[in-house]
Amino acid sequence: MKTISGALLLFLFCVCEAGTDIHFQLSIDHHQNPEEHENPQPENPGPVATTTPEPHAGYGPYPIKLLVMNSIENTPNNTYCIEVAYRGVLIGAMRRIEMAYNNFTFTYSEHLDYGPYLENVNGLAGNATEHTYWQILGTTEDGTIKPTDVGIGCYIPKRNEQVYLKYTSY
Ligand code: B12
Repeated sequence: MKTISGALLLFLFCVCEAGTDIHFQLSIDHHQNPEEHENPQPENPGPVATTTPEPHAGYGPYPIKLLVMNSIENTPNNTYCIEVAYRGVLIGAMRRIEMAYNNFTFTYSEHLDYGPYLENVNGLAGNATEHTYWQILGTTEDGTIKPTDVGIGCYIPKRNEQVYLKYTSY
């Protein structure tokens, strides 16, 4: 019995020791070679990993178009092209257009629940008594043009999408 428990103790001791060794070895590997992690010659950085920007992939900016039209008066349409941040909201694209073009302006009011309400585009304002407003339309993947179900503060134009601001009546 004594021999068996002695052998068992010896076995357990070896297992624990082996375990300790393995752990120690791992921690030595992790810390003992700082050269692997730090550049020993900062003046000679060696090959630097570069990333090639891919225009049709990833999270980079993309172009959209904004077409301003008037369905009540016969005035010419205006189209504006702009690069927007990846999944940026329409109001951001409109601000960028305002900065890039000298013939685009807009104003909005803040609704408590729905955020920015587009009031005026290029000096022309919607009017509740005349039942006019600026309608926002987007283009779906299959090319259908339809009113967005959210306002300029929430709508996210897709890559290359044509968005419409249409002065109309209700
Ligand atoms: C009537 C109505 C309109 C009328 C409002 C004019 C009027 N004097 O009645 C008109 C036709 C102008 C309109 C326009 C739009 N609307 Co609307 N509208 C409604 C509707 C059916 C009722 C609102 C209402 O009378 N509430 C009762 C009153 C007492 O409350 P109120 O807070 O004072 O109401 C005001 C606001 O709702 C505001 N309003 C109306 N629509 C929108 C949209 C946005 C984005 C904002 C900020 C404010 C706003 O106008 C109301 C009158 O002043 C609601 C749906 C609903 N059942 O609530 C959708 C609703 C509010 N509209 C909506 C949308 C998306 C729009 C448009 C963006 C549609 C488009 N693609 O063009 C445009 C706004 C464009 C812009 N210029 O910014 C969404 C808003 C969702 C969201 N999270 O953004 C709703 C909830 C309908 C939906 N899709 O589910 N709308």
